[in-house]
Amino acid sequence: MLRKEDARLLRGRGRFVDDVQLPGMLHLAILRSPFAHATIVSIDTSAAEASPGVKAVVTGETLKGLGLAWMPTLSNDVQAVLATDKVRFQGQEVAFVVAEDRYKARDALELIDVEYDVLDPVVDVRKALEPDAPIIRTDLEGKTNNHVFDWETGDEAETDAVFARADVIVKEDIVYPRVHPAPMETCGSVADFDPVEGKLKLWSTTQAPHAHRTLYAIVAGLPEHKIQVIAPDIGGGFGNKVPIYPGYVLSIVGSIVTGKPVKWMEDRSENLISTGFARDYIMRAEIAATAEGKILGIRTNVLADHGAFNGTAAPVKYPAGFFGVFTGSYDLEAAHCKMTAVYTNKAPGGVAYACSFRITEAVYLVERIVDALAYELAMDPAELRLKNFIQPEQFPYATKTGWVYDSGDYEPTMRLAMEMAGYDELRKEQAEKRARGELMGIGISFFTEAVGAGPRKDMDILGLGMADGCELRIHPTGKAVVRLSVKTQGQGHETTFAQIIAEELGIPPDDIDVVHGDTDNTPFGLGTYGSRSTPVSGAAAALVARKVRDKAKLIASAMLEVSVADIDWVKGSFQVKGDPGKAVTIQEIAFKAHGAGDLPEGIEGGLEAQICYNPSNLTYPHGAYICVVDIDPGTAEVKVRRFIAVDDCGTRINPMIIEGQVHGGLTDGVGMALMEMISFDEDGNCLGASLMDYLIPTALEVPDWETGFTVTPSPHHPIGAKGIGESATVGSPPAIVNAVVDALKPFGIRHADMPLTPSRVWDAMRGQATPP
Ligand code: MCN
Ligand code: CUN
Repeated sequence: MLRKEDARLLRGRGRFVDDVQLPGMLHLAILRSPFAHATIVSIDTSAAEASPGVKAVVTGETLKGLGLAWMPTLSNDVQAVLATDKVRFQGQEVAFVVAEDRYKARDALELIDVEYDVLDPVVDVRKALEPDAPIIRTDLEGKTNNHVFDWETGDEAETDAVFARADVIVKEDIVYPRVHPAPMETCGSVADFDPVEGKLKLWSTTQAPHAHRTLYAIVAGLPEHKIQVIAPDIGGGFGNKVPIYPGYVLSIVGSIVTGKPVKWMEDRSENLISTGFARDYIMRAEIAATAEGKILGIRTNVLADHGAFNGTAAPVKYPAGFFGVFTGSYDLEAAHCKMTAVYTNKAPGGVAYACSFRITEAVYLVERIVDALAYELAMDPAELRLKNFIQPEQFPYATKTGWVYDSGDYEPTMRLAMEMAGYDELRKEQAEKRARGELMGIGISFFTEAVGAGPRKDMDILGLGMADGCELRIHPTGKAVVRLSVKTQGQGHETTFAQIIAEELGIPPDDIDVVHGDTDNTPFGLGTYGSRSTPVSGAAAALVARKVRDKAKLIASAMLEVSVADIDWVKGSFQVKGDPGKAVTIQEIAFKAHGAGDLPEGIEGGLEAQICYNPSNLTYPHGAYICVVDIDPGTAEVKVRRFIAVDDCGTRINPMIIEGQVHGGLTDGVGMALMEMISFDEDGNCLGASLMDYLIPTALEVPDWETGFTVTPSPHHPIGAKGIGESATVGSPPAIVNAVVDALKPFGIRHADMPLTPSRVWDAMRGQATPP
């Protein structure tokens, strides 16, 4: 089925936050810190206030008076809405101007005079905990270092024991650099506070409208029923639109102060330097195996750069997200991880860019170290993986770090990818080319993801349980409206959720309207991230449709004048058993439910239902990726020649949309593996503040993707579906890096860090790998 939303999006009729125009609307611009670390000595706003068209200039001091200078982050830290004491990263919010238009607001920013006293910044994460490191979070009482948290998973003693009896141990330092999701649409909001009704309407770029509304209520002390959060069309989220940014709060303040609607829309540089980054994990990985290549255990030590505020958006009990699945798709005897997270003078964030809550980092770690092991054992990396896979009869499989994989059948997925690639032929071709001095590499990655957070007993964000509501109403003529708590940012929910309902009720998908992204008109739920929409809300949609069907059955039995036990559900209608000619369609039942005459005793009129679905477990999609690269020995430029991706997301709802999700994620992978990285100079200046410096892939850098699939349904999901939205972003970077490292094998190279730009590959070829 083609995407329903494309009728409007392809004609330029989408309605994004920046399309919202309200009568009398004013525009907000933010003054940001030019320094990574500096004390604010004074701020003079008088010239800005006198600038033409300016309606308000607000600093942190003003917010302090209102008790709004600080706000909670999604990770139990606090973040400055506007800096009061000092600035902690370049690009941090210092003051804002509200003016008649965007230009006047921006011009006035230049007139704000801030005197800073520059402090030494903490830029190198490895030095953040040194005793003489400057302390960033002086706002936190008694804080005497830059430590955020320590976290540990698995069993250290058991792991040490398997390492002690291993024949081979391979150790590698692996860096997953700081990257940025860079959605096409940047973040923004329009706030409209009506002082008479006491009601706030906020259009904003949010992936989680309900969670945001509850937090605004708690932070600003506004009554929750007087806040309406609307996420209209979103031009890509990729996790960038999960956190609450100071800009959203400032537009609310701006509207309250001026009594007018206020729009804030950040530009590309603001987005790149100040909003939620991704990754930034420095990982020491060790793998232990027998001489025959049976993997015994993995251990890792991670140093996590969280920036100036811990603004990660992970379930409360999971400060490192779902990094705990770093044991991957392999049946190990023991595993252990120790992590330390630190503050640095950089923008906050951490969970973004299709990471499945940090499974990107976990999969990169395990797939890279398994390849390093193959190198040491002189074993084929495909063979090594096949030898260590968790076997189908072991599911549900409990990992050594406490996760229960719901289902999986890895070998057929791997074999299909190898067959599509022509793996043996490729190896032959590679051997011939190597003999001629040509650099060709073949890289494999095999991943298992954990997506679909909750269940609520284990998972919550700031105390809000991770479950999702869904409401379904069938109109008298048999058309329907379904209301979701999740929010699409391009994934095609308006199509796929209609398909789920259609499949359950036999109503054509075009007759089903999907409503989402408006807290006044949808049931409560935690929103879209971690590919949780299909696993959680998709389940809710199937179950709410079944609830409606159960009621329809009672009405059908009365209409057909037979007992409930004597009717069958067959594609959109209830039929009398053994007499298919006697039947009523769901549309006829819907009319009867609203129509003249009596309904059976105890049955209320109408045909609708509502549900709140609390998943019993996550879903665990998997996939096998094979990448073929050629490296130009003269320029060290890497060309991805082929990429084979076989994904297993259980039951597939819309194959075309899945294909699109995979293509997008694979393109992300090429970006991260070969060109993307946010870097800083020693003063903490962000060097990737525009798309001229922060490179993202285009059609020129990607091959024609070759995709395939296997289907291993989730046993606990009502339709057996698992998530797919982040799989390819998670799974592709290691395949590409493994391919590049494989191509460089003649140079004796076992590891090289992303992004594998020509200069890094060049240095690696010359045995002088640059420190990351
Ligand atoms: N789908 C399907 N069959 C399945 C699983 C999924 O047809 N078995 C369909 C779904 O119905 C949905 C799409 O594939 O239309 C993605 O579903 P799912 O895996 O449930 O992921 P979400 O809808 O929760 O999307 C979130 C995920 C995340 S977390 C990021 S980050 C990301 C991604 O989706 N951001 C995206 N893909 C994106 N795609 C676009 N275009 N824009 C983004 O911002
Ligand atoms: Cu980690 S990015 Mo998506 O979960 O919104």
